[in-house]
Amino acid sequence: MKLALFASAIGIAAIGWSGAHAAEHEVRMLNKGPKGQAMQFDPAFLKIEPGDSVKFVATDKGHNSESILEMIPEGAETWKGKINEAITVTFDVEGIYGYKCQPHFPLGMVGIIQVGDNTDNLDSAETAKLPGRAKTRMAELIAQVGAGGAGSEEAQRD
Ligand SMILES: [Cu+2]
Repeated sequence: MKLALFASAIGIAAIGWSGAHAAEHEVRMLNKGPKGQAMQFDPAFLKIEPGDSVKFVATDKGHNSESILEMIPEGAETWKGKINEAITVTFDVEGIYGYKCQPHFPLGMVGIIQVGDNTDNLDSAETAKLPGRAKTRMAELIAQVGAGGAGSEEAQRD
């Protein structure tokens, strides 16, 4: 019995070491964020590794998640979730991904996913034209993007 437990622990560790096990992250779609902000993705900024996926969870009603065309890396696929429905997106191309909730875009319901350490498309993402409060919130999120050096990444890891 003891031996069996040991063996299964080794098995789990081996999956981790092989790197074959991509992580699935969760972003909740909320009417009110953890700090009381109206209409919020939580977490609104997320750093993941290439091959990881993100599940956008329809915790509250009336939201969706969709990529912002001007704010994804070259060669990356767009996505568009349906209102009230969860959507899982796998991110294979490194870079910065801006996304929005369509109905609450002008209210600032936006988010950023940083995949890996390639920030080549950050400049073009920064110049994207965004409506209303999305502009302010996106600027705050862009400020959290790590350049892949100078230890900027650690602060965003949980
Ligand atoms: Cu929304």
